[in-house]
Order: sequence, then structure tokens, then C-alpha cells
Amino acid sequence: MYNGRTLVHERTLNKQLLVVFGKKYSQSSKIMAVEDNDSQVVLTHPSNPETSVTILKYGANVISWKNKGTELLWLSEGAKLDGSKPVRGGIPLVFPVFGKQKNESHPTFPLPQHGFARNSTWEFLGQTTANPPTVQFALSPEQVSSESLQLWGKGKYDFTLILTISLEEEKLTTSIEVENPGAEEFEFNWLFHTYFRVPDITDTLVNNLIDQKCFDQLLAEEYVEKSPVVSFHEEFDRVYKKVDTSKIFQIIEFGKVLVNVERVNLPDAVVWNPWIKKSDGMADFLPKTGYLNMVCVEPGHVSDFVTLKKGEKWSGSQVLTVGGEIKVQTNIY
Ligand code: TA6
Repeated sequence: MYNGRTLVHERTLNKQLLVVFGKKYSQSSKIMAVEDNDSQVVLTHPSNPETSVTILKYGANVISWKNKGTELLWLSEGAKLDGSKPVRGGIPLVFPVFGKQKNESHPTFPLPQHGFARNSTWEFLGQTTANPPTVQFALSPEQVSSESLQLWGKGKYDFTLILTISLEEEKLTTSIEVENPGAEEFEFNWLFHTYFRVPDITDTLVNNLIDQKCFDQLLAEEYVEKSPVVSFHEEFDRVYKKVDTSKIFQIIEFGKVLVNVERVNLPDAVVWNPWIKKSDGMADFLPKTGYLNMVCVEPGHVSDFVTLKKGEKWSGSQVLTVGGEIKVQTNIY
């Protein structure tokens, strides 16, 4: 049972779930594999205390991922971590709508941009495996404000989201499962709005997007990406649509791969850098030069909606790995 609700996949949870009682679960006297610090949960890899992730229960946002001491995510110095507004940075979770719905007749129309998952406090379910340290969080109507629930189909939808976060050496996997335990069919978008930290955006490239159809949110037009690698010298906001999940997006700095972004069952990816003017317009985007040190590469299902009938489940994952060789998966003309 979770929150007094019988989860369709409770058997899985029972089998795997080692509930983390109290504040700390220690694998050894030296390293705490999982620490529950009330508002945050910290995973530390047993092989290296410098490899860790920190998850804020508000929004179940991964606000830090350190690999051997190197921080790989960008978090604004102005990010609100007190639940007063969605966190600017880390891995915000976008559900049930990406962006702002423009179709007035769609059930997600009244919702704020990017929906309510990122500004709700998720339930920490506990640890499922000790090595690699893996934890789960859940979101259901019980965790969402009644105001937000009313904005989506007038509160008639029932849902259970289970987020699984697993930390391995050189790898972070975040998986989402969306379940419809209710009578009403609903449709939704999902997106991991991942903010990656880069040394200098003007030296940063993202590859393997060539020949992919994209919607340019700035030009409000669709075209096929013709750049073998995309670079950044102004505001950049493109939704790459139905990209085969064999394509691995690599964030490359001076010919060195920083992070590889792989997707499981997530057909789309948004690439975004706000640049100067957009950053200036976001009060919580600090420092104002921060656009030079971040790029968002955001795996999701946003180019259309996923539909779930009663009892159905859907799942998707982003798999982030550090370093490795540059893999060109395209025909360079
Ligand atoms: O993912 C890109 C995007 O949709 C941009 O258009 C920009 O709005 C960004 O998300 C940030 O949105 P937020 O609501 O977090 O300010």
C-alpha cells in the first residue's frame, strides 16, 4: 500500500522495496548509501563518496548529480528550494503537459506551463536496491494541490506516477511510470527537463540531431535539422520530434564528451538555452551569466500525447552516462 492506495504494481514494490526507516540507511559504517533528510534524499555510490545525487522531494527534482566530485547538472543560484516555485535547474519533471496548451478545449489548457509535477511534493517511497543505490518517489492526487487537480479535467482523473532514480558509477538513470488506476481515460505529456552544466556554452556542441524534424519554438516553424552538430550563439529552443531512440545525444566540449543522453521509450527531445535576454527576464535565473554554463537536453514525449485507458501503464527513461568516445550516428554529407 502507498498512501492507503493499492498500487497495481504493489507486488513489485513489496518484492523490491526495502523501506528506508528513519533518517539513514547505511551499507557500511563509512558511506551512507541513502540519506533521507526530510526535504531531500541523498544517494551516495558505495564505490566513491564523491559520486552522489541529491533529490529535492519538492518536484522530486534531482538538483545535483556529482560523478567523482564533478557536478554535471546546472542549478540556478536563484533557484527556490522551499516549494514556493518550481526549481530553476536540476531535472524538473514535466507532467501532464509540456509548455502551455494552446487548444482551449484540451483538458490541459487551464494548467500552468509544464503542469504540476514539478511544483508538488512527491512521496519518498524508499530504497529498492542497495547497489546501485536506487530510490523511488510517487505522485498521485493526494500529493497534488486541489487547485492544480481542478485545473486538469476538473479533477476527474486519477493517476499514480512512480519515479525511479538509480545511481551507478558514471551513470544516472531516471525512469518514470505513469499508471491510470481510475475510470477516466486521460492523455499526457512527459519530459525530463534536464539542465546540464557546461564549462562554456560557446564551446559546446550537441550531436546526432542532423536530419531530425524539429519545431523551432522561436521561429514557430518546423524544419529538418541540417547541422551535423548544433552549436549555441543565441537563444535556442527546438523540439526534436520522433527521433529514433538509437540516437544518442552527446554534449561535447572542445572535442570531449561531457554527457551522453540516451532515451528509452521517449521519442522527443527539447534542446534549450535561454541566452541573454530570456535569462534576464527570469528572476530565479542567476547568475545572469549562467546561460554560458548550461544547456538543456530534455528527453520526453511531447510532440503528441500518450493516452492511458483505465488500468493501463506507460513508462520511459533517460539514461545519462559520463564521457566516452564521440559517436557520430549520422551521414555527414
Ligand atoms: O524546455 C524549453 C522550455 O519550454 C522553454 O520554452 C522555456 O520556457 C523553458 O522550457 C523554461 O520554462 P519554465 O516554465 O521553467 O520557465
